[in-house]
Amino acid sequence: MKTLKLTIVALLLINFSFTSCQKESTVADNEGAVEASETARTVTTALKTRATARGTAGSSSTGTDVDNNLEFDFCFNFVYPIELQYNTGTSTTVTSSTALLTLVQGLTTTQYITGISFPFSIVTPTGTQVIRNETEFQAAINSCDTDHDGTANYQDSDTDGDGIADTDEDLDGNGDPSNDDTDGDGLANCMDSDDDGDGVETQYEDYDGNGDVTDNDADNDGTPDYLDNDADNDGVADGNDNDANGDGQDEDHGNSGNDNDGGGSDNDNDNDSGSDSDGDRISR
Ligand SMILES: [Ca+2]
Ligand SMILES: [Ca+2]
Ligand SMILES: [Ca+2]
Ligand SMILES: [Ca+2]
Repeated sequence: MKTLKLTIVALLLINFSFTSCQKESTVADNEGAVEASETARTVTTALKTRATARGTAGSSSTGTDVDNNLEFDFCFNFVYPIELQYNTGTSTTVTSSTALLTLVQGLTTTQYITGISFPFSIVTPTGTQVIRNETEFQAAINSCDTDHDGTANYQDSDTDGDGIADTDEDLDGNGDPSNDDTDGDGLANCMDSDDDGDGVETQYEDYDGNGDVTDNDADNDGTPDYLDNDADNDGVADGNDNDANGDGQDEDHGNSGNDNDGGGSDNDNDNDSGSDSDGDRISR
């Protein structure tokens, strides 16, 4: 009887310790151990570069806007908290974009991020996505390719593929091209295929055809045509100017007589939709 009791106690103990072990390992799995992640390093390094660029340019900007910069380079925002790990082995929990900014500003060549805890979630333009491993994380940043040229945004010097380098789309020169938005449509020029919102894509505003969009300024007002939504200064936004006289010449740029009244649009100051009914070569 005593032996039986002892056996039961022993069995209970074994069972208890087994259950206990199992529990611990389950908890560890759920916590998501930090795993090595080259992508985490890429993302934090890019953020650091943007934050630093702002600092050296010395002006207030959205270089400090982590969300904006993440969207620009990687097309997503993190859902916080996330857990990151330094190359030194130290882990840290990041609870907000502000905290992430502080973290990346403290990165150095000897202290950098080499790991992240999976899974975590990101918010993309199409919704929230769970990232379960390094492969998915890498796929997420590589699929962010605004101009679909096969080069992901974070590696693309001309993100929107309009022929103007990102650095040249940084109009306020603060080191951060993601906060310059000429037409105010919420899409920074470096991401906007039509920077001035006149309905004519930037790449097609190279009116002299020399391959350089930035040196065209039809009305000589100092604002290049691709940033000037009324490039000929006739009071009609270029988007409404398109082929106003039905002559088949798109954009009245360089088309001196848009309404076929014989007077160039810049000369007779007409509204491009008038006609020259009296034949005086001026429409009104
Ligand atoms: Ca690209
Ligand atoms: Ca561009
Ligand atoms: Ca824009
Ligand atoms: Ca345009």
